[in-house]
Amino acid sequence: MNNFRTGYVSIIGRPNVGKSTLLNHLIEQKLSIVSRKPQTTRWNLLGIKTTSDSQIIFIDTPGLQKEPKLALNQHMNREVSNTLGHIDIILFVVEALKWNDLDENVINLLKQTSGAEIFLLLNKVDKVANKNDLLAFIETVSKEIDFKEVIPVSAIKGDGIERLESLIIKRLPLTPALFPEDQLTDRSERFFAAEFIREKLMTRLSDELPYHLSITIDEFKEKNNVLHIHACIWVERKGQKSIVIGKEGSVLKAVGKEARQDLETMFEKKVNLKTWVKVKKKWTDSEQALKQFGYYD
Ligand SMILES: Nc1nc2c(ncn2[C@@H]2O[C@H](COP(=O)(O)OP(=O)(O)OP(=O)(O)O)[C@@H](O)[C@H]2O)c(=O)[nH]1
Ligand SMILES: [Mg+2]
Repeated sequence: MNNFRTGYVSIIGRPNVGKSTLLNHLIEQKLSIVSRKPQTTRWNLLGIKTTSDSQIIFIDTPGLQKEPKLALNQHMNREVSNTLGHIDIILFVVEALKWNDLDENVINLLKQTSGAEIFLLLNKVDKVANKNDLLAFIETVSKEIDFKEVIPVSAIKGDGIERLESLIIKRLPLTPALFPEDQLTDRSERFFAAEFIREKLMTRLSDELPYHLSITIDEFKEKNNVLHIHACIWVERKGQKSIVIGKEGSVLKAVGKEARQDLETMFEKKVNLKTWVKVKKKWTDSEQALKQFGYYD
């Protein structure tokens, strides 16, 4: 027990660099929702990995935005800052060879952070044709911060992930585990039900619509070994409601089916999922609506 290492590791970066994909690969289970669109993650989410000699408490965070205006986006940025106070290691995730001013924005936040060791992770290296190009990129990014490790990874393929994990463990403090060994996350089953539905909607709906959606779970009950879940999909306008429902309910039906499959895998139970769509005008900029939808829990 004396050699047991435990610590908090926050995954931080601009939107869409692959933070949630990385978390899922690290803990070998789909916990965090992923999509091709930026600003997918809206809440911090713990993914806890316990082995015989370590417990790594990963925190997936929303992509850091620049000067967000809407209350929803301000909440997302606050989530990121909230993780920085009590953290052992920060994984600063960037997309290899794709630097922009949003990465610069993240660097500025990291410069104000003290106490944590920072690793630079170059994700999506599977898309880099000439690996030699990485050297100049690393050199430029490393001018700004003293990174303890620089690690090229592919969160989607798993390249570099084992090495990353062992480098993390080496730097964690010698402390007993903080969570029971079988605990995987801090979030409730209701949370995952809402998130998996949102993921399917994000994938299926185009343009801006995913940014106007939020999900609440109105009922979550187990009866005769079946989970009965009632979910409400909130939109901001009437026109959005008809798009989410689709022609003769086709979109809702498809989303419900896909989400149910994911939830059955996660909960290892049959799921009976019912969905409704309701309008709440301008909820993305209303503190009160955000509270009602669970953003400040
Ligand atoms: N080619 C490639 N694509 C990746 C890799 N990692 C993630 N992606 C893709 O990048 C997109 C964004 O991935 P996410 O994991 O949702 O990114 P994120 O940083 O969590 O995004 P936000 O939650 O919006 O901040 C998805 O389409 C992923 O499939 C990778 O290693 N290689
Ligand atoms: Mg994410």
